Amino acid sequence: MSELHNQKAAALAAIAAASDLTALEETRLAALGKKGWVSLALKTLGQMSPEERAAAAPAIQAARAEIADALDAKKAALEAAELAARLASETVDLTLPTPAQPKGSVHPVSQVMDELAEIFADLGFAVATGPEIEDDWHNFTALNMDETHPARAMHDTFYFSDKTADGKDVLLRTHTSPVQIRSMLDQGAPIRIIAPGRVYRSDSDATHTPMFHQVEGLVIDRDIHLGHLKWTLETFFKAFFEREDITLRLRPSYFPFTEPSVEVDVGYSTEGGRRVVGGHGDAPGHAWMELGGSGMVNARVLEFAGLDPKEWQGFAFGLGIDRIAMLKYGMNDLRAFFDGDPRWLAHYGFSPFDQPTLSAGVGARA
Ligand code: 2U9
Repeated sequence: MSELHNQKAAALAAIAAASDLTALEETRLAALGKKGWVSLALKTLGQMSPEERAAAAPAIQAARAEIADALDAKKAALEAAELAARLASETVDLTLPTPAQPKGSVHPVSQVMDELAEIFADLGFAVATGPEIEDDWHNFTALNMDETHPARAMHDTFYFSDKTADGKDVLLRTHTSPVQIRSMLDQGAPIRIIAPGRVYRSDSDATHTPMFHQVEGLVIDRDIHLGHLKWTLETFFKAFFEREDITLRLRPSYFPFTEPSVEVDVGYSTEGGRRVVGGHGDAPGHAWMELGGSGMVNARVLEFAGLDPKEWQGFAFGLGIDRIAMLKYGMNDLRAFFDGDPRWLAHYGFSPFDQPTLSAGVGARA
């Protein structure tokens, strides 16, 4: 009996002294575990006579209950202390000041792409995208530039050393035109899409970077003519530059994928001292700026894209996004677009909360 009393006293002392949950578990195992002394003492009851058992059992059971209660109480106390310590160490100081300037901004190219999507969505155009790694059929052949076409050499193409499974050359697309080929093959006609995105040409100087951004547009329907093209581009430029004094001049040109082809000049008033970067005056108070190319889609291109040119006609156009972004937002060095300099982005970037909408005027406020 006195041995049981001593063991119980030692166990209660160990429980009281346990400094954490691991130490407490050790004391539980030593007493109440399968091989703990309480469990062994309970086992001895089986070998006793009924009288001996009746005399010994209550003390062992009482010791077991007392130790179990002490373990529960100590466990609750240790858990409460642990929670209090965590709450103290993880305190958030809500009085800290906010950062002087919120970090991150929308790049002018992304901003202009959002503006393009908004303006052309209002005219019924969907945004189409496609792969930047292309094969030479989608990038050249389907656009009426066969293997021997001189325009292929003029595109300064980046080629991969691999070929496609069916033996086509693999390249970085030199324009977004293969997107429209893929869209026509997938969806057929009628179609009204813009294809904005990155394009690549092995060319680098103050006004050319090896990667730049283009937007091309394509409309295919019945009875489409150059008048539709002129109205669409004029309406676009008025919305984009947010001025009504814009006129369009189409000058004859040549592209393999359009016939007839035209260069697109944007005319604007220089009266009232409005600041415009670039442009050449032809009369006092008026100037022209070349901004892109366009034309009626070449009948051969329609055939490559699976359409019957007797039934379907269309127009296509192409614009440099970086260039129209520079004109609208007043940058003078193209290369800064791709430097990733945080100071440039802080100056020219846009707030992600300032989404372009036609109702508010697509242009972001400075
Ligand atoms: C299809 C058929 C025709 C897209 C066109 C141009 C004229 C053009 C340049 C403008 C500035 C490229 O970024 S830039 O250097 N683009 O002059 N692009 S017509 O014609 C197409 C496209 C797809 C199926």
